[in-house]
Amino acid sequence: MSGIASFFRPFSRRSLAAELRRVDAGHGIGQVPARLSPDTIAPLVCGYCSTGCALLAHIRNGHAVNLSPAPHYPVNHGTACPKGWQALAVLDSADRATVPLVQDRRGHRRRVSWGEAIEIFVGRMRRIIMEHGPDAVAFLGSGQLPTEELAFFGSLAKFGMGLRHGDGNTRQCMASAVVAYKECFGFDAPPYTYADLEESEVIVLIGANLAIAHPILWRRVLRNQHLRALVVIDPRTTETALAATLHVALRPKSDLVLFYGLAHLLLRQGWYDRAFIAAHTSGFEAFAAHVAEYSPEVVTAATGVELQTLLELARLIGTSRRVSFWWTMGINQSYEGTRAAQAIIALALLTGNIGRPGTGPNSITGQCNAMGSRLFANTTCLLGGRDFRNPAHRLEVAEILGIDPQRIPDTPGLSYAEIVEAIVAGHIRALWVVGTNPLHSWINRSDLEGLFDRLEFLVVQDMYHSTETAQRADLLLPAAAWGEKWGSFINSERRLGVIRPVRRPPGEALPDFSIFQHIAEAWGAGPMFRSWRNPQDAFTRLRELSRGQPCDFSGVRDYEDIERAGGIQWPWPADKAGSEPEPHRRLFSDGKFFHPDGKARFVFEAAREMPEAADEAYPLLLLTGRGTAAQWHTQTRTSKAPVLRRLYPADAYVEIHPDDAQRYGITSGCEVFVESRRGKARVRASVTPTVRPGQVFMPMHYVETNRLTHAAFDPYSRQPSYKACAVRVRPAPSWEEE
Ligand SMILES: Nc1nc2c(c(=O)[nH]1)N[C@H]1C(S)=C(S)[C@@H](COP(=O)(O)OP(=O)(O)OC[C@H]3O[C@@H](n4cnc5c(=O)[nH]c(N)nc54)[C@H](O)[C@@H]3O)O[C@H]1N2
Ligand SMILES: Nc1nc2c(c(=O)[nH]1)N[C@H]1C(S)=C(S)[C@@H](COP(=O)(O)OP(=O)(O)OC[C@H]3O[C@@H](n4cnc5c(=O)[nH]c(N)nc54)[C@H](O)[C@@H]3O)O[C@H]1N2
Ligand code: SF4
Ligand SMILES: [Mo]
Repeated sequence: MSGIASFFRPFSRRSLAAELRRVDAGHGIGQVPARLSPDTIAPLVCGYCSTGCALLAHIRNGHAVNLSPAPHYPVNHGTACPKGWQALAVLDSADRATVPLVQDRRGHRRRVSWGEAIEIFVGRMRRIIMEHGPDAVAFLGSGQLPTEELAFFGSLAKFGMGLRHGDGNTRQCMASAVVAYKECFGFDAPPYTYADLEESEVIVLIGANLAIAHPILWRRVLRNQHLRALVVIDPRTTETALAATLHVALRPKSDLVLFYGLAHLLLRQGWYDRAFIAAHTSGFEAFAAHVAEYSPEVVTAATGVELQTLLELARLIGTSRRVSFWWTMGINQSYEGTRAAQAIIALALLTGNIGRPGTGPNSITGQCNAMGSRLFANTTCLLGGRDFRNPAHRLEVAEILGIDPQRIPDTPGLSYAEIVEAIVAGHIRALWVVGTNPLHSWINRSDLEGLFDRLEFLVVQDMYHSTETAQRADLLLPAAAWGEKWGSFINSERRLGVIRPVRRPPGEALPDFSIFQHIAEAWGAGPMFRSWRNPQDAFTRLRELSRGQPCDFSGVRDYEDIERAGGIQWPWPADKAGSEPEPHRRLFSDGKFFHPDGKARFVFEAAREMPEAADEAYPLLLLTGRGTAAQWHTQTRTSKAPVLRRLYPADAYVEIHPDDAQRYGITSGCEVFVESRRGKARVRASVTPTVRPGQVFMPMHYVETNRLTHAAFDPYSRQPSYKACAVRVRPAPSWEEE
């Protein structure tokens, strides 16, 4: 047993079970949440990004007073970024939702009891369903809730309440990677382990700004002692690109052409792994014929990448033994994100860079539990990574949960964008939003504002009453946050980790899990969830649901197993129960994939035009993304921590190249209007050569950004194409309104 055990020791199996009971006892309506053991150190994984660092909460008198990074955890090795370290500060904020609130048509908010709140929820939802059918109600969830809560939410909504349409913010984030993996591997299975970052000879980061978005993974890159080349493919000279040995500043959204061009060169030079391709893949001949058209001339013209750079990149990939490809939102958030991700997978298959240390086509996830959401939210896939359309899968789930198979819908239902369209069309009249803030984060969100007002019933379940979306809610349900409840997350490398209550939820706020329990009871679906008494019980259901699936973790007996091992990566089937997992495990070392023929597939398609290119009227391309390591998404949390607020600019800003700034009469710090065909935003200019001429960049953390974005989607994943649309920029006169 490694040193990890030392910080888990305070919780023996008995004390953990006792504590579970105590805290659960406190999760009933009207009951005071129980206190933690008086003075101790309690481990829990971080509730922000998908890296999944372990933190230690320092408890005084049953109340966490500080956090420090866990010293021996195999993910973060004693380090943490500012968000994680400051995660307690955001729990104390004055705008925490502490009581259920009802809002009338004139915008007056009134406090109600939990009993009334649940009655209103059930009464109004039922009335809408009776008048318009169950398809008139939809739900939206989040990759920031623990898997137990997500599975409960999705099961209650679909099996208990009979809804069909529900999605999550993971659609904004991971959908393209999910579809790419499913089609290529037969399952949504990111194959890597973080140690691969340390074992690669060549690392290729694609549309991924690790230094900002995954700072602790970035540290893992810096620990690599074998690295010959660090390639960053990003139109901007990001913090990450500055450290690259080769920065490929391609034209936005020309990735697909670049990858096909690389495949073309690899084939032409003979730099590919014939034996691996023959034994473990299908579709190679057709792929080779497809990329024949992507000659270096075609590729350099389309991508703006110089011939020398293209040849150098092909040589690095083709002649190195351990090449790993890592991608994030620069790829997924695109109108052709699925195919671009599959082109990355194709490069790895072509060169046999998979299943060995330091290799892999590796999608890095975003939120702390995006991976749990992908498998268990019961939205795009049926619980446990199954398919709603498959009758055998429906039977399996019905049997495990002890429910009537007829209650399981036979389609996944509408995606996020289609839910929005159905609200426009008046088909969806009620929406239940849990742990996401669409009125800030949805693409071209200004469209949503009027729409949400037209909903007959908007329920928002959030830890704050002040979010853009919560402010519109007819019914606001106050939720306990990370640090105030139990559950488990799955990080980017498939590692299960545990969160635990180290603080009391404020006022009458309840864990989402308890809110779902109360709704289930009041709805009359209580018996269906009797065995989901608390998150640990729900975890037992999840284990069963995972059994026999590629994501099998039926060998994980309980939370304590996870904590003792320093997190457990799936798969961890039942025959492993009780044994100690290696700290790092990757998939496909046996060359067997999850398709019935055991082979991985080449999937490809011709590259397409950008939906809204720059033109005369709107001559600049707007890129969006993460701004600093201290900011999280729509800032509902990170703006509440005084330390974090000092680490990022308070006002919204746009980064613009010095040549463009000069052309438009703009100086650094001056106020400008950024305008698109959808809207206009007054922000500060930041003049910097990190963006190319003809491109500008705005962080997503400010509400202004998604007033401008263009609602285009990948046709396969339905993921929004957040990262490129046409805008213009001009100085903002003080008298002109926004
Ligand atoms: N500090 C912080 N960390 C976070 C988050 C946060 O809000 N704040 N959010 C988390 C979440 S949910 C996610 S999904 C991840 C996102 O993590 P990342 O994807 O790394 O972050 P982004 O800044 O959205 O996008 C990455 C890069 O894509 C580039 N890009 C834009 N267009 C293109 C293109 O066409 N091609 C290529 N190759 N690159 C392009 C952008 O210039 C940007 O630098 O971060 C997670 N970590
Ligand atoms: N232009 C542009 N837009 C983007 C992106 C981009 O790159 N560019 N990135 C997209 C991506 S990748 C993502 S993931 C989305 C994120 O978009 P959102 O999901 O809208 O962003 P968050 O601010 O994380 O919202 C989470 C909400 O949940 C609440 N919350 C936190 N913890 C809990 C909890 O335990 N229970 C409950 N009930 N509520 C809780 C928070 O207060 C907050 O209101 O944004 C997308 N939008
Ligand atoms: S890198 Fe991610 S998981 Fe680690 S402390 Fe920061 S936000 Fe939390
Ligand atoms: Mo994300």
